[in-house]
Amino acid sequence: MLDNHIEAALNAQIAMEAQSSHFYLAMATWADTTGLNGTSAFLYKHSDEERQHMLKLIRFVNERGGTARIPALEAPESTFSGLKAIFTTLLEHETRVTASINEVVDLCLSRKDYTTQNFMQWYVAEQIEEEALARTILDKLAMIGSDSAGLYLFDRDLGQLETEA
Ligand code: OFO
Repeated sequence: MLDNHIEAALNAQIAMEAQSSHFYLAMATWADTTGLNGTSAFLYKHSDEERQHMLKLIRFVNERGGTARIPALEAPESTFSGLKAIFTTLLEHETRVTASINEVVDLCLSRKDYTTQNFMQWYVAEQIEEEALARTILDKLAMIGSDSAGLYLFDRDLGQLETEA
């Protein structure tokens, strides 16, 4: 049985994962209407993955005797100045998600809920990958600068990353 504090923290994390999915959906649709088909494919998939992260938490809360709350979502920003802005925003957001996950883990340890702490380790590992990927993408964009042939290839490669995954 989940204690109330842990249940509230997991419900806050459910809201954060839902909001992440919504953010990336807005980014994907911007890329889709800007001719960046590879980037949009990558971001649509990323949005779907965030929804899976949310669902995994919902099921866990309900299985452990708590009640998962389905949150209202903020309308995300829908226009971006370019790829660098998108991936900078994405990395900043993921850094906040990581901090939030770490707080849940801290709370689990302080309340001796080792089952939830163990469950949350999947999210800890996932955040390492997500932040690393965002940093790699930003490094590539910095190398490319405003070279349009480079940006064309970047977009194509990001789309291929989506289809290979
Ligand atoms: Fe759910 O990993 Fe990103 O936010």
